[in-house]
Amino acid sequence: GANASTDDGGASSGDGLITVGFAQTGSESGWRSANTESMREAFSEENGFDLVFNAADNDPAAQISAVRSFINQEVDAIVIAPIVEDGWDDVLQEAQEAGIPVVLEDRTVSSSDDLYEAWVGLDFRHEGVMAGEWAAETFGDTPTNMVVLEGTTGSAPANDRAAGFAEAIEGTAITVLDSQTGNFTRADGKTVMEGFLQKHGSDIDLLYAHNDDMALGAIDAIEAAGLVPGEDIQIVSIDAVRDGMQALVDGKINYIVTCFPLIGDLVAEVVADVVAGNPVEKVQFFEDRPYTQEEAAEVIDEWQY
Ligand code: GZL
Ligand code: ZN
Repeated sequence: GANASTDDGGASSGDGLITVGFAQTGSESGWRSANTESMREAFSEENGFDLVFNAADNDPAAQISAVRSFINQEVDAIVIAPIVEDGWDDVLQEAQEAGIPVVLEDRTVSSSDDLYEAWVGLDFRHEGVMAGEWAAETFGDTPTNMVVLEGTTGSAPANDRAAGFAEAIEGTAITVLDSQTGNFTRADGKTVMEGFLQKHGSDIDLLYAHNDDMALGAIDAIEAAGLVPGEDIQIVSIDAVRDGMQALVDGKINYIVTCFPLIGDLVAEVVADVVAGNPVEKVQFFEDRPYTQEEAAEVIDEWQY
């Protein structure tokens, strides 16, 4: 029944549940599917939530509209996995004026952190550094031609994975032949890699893919061109979704840095604390780590995502 203390002016479901509007990026990759599943499980009714879910199909304008609709529905809290870093000031200010707290999960925004309560995510820069450290150790001062499949243009992971990697390979003989976004999708990763191969062919020694889905698409293109992925063209990637880890075990990818997607429980805990008026940490990261082919073979059977 209705809880007398529940403010029935808003969309709060009136039976004590916390109504949460969740603006997800879309369904662009295996990582995203795992993240969405984790969030849906954490924000369940038995955990005390009424989840209003929106996936914005990787369209930043649609995602901002979804957040505006959550404000109009007067939800108790809003969670956002922001597709891109920029353009969030206005709608975050509107949420703040409406008294609706915002929590970021996964990616983050360039807006002032006064405009959101907390960011529960990953250290994308560190992921890029770990990937770049492997490339530097593997290729060192051997002249090496690299191509890059970048994540979604303007997204925090794309920006920071690029920056971290670049820092790690400073002073090496690795040069960037080409770099282009594959929008974190397998299909675009394949198409862009086909273009790289047409332009540079066997001059390419190394591929840095900002996520496994693009690396898997690139593997299709490399094999179609009669080259051997993991040998003719070495590949370093980030995410460590199951399909990526399998390619690592199969020797088609050489090194993968994890990006942990199963963060729903911590996000739900932060949202519950924020709604209860408890203090929360502004930023909480999950620790990531790299995997070699040998290490992946040891864990693939019980891999979580
Ligand atoms: C990173 C996440 C990225 C993944 C991609 O935390 O935002 O978006 O690396 C996903 O696979 O599409
Ligand atoms: Zn480190």
